[in-house]
Amino acid sequence: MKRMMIAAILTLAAALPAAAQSQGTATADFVGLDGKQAGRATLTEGKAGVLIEMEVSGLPSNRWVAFHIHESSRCDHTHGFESAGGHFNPTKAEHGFLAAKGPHAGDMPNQYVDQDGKLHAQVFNGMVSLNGKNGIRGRTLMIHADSDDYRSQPVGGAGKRLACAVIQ
Ligand SMILES: [Cu+2]
Repeated sequence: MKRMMIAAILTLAAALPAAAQSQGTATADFVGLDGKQAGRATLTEGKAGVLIEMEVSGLPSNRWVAFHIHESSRCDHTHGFESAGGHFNPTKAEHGFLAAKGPHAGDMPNQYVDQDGKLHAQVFNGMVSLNGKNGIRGRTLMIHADSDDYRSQPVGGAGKRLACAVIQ
């Protein structure tokens, strides 16, 4: 009996490295301006970047909206998510895929919201990781009211912040 228990403990210990591998994934729950949950993203780290898969609802229908990683770790809806800070920009680049000295690591393509106000997206960001130097764990995903023009400074004319999610 004692031997079986030791075997069980050894099996648990062997499972620990697999748990460490789950550091390669993260989740982020979106909050809307009303403070209620608006959706969720799952993030998976690959060799060359991070895949973000998400579903968010309650957005303005039939339009393109900006989608970024912001640098700070708080989504305070009572102050329009200003608490999330500016774009994640570890290389001190300019904002925008089409800017001469861009982009920010946190820049990502605009996303389309369907007629029900829902956004379904899968986005790969090759400029970030989950942990380490360009790590985005503890930072925020942000969806804006307007589309990003990919050029103008510092935020591409993205407008109001509508939904925010802390990556954890
Ligand atoms: Cu933004």
